[in-house]
Amino acid sequence: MKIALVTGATSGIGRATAVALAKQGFRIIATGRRKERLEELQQELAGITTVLPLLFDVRSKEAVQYAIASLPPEWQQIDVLVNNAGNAHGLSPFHEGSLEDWDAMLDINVKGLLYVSNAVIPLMQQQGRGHIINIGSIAGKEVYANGNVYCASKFAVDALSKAMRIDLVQTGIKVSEVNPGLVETEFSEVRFKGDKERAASVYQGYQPLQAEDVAELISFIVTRPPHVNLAEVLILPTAQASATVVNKQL
Ligand code: NDP
Ligand code: 8X3
Repeated sequence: MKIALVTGATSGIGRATAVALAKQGFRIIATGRRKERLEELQQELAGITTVLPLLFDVRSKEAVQYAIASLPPEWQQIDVLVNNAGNAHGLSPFHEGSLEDWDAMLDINVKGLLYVSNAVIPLMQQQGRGHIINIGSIAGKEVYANGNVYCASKFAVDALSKAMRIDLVQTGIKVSEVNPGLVETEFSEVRFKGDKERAASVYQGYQPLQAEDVAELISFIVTRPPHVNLAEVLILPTAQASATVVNKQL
């Protein structure tokens, strides 16, 4: 039975991906900071697969290294890594941005992805195969007003995905990048610091993607034959044409 490690499996795209991959027969290492949610997921999937909850903050390289190094031997043969943990923090003009928000986005979205990849790749190398899916964003393809540092963090994910694909090509490890547009998750609640009304308004007047739509794509990508790699996919709601063009009927 193959093993998938999904970061940010407590919510949104990560959680839906853990469920989708469980249905494909994967054992799941589900990571995040909210223990109860990881345990809930473990219970929900109990009839389908085995879930190993692994609690760590991706910002801490020590915590990441310790968590991966402490995997029981039967969980070390990771076939698929989904680097999903991340968020936007704030939506402000550059000159009004908060240093704490900037640190959070760069430390989680960029450095967290680096730390987890650094810890997991050696385990994949031992097997001579593996598949890494980095969750980028349309924000890593187009900069939009007030998106500044979040966009920069996702442009970095785009660059790193390309770089990883080049450097890992000789190892047999595939690297894919999934770039979603607007997906209705807890993303905007985090971006707007718990303002649920403002968060909900992001998804009004059109049908946004659901986390399950992105999870289904990830599930498709990781089940292609060994010689096929879907290197980069942009997935948008039908009502969205670019980072800023959305057909809203309010
Ligand atoms: P959610 O807020 O629903 O989920 C974010 C996940 O990231 C949670 O599971 C959270 O877990 C985890 N996470 C956040 N910070 C940390 C941290 N410091 N350490 C460990 N885990 C962390 O948002 P989404 O599902 O929408 O976001 C998932 C990914 O998709 C992100 O990379 C986001 O940038 C990207 N994305 C989202 C889009 C959208 O419109 N929603 C569009 C394009 C890309 P916990 O809090 O338990 O630690
Ligand atoms: C999340 C999508 O448009 O809010 O990456 O940046 S967007």
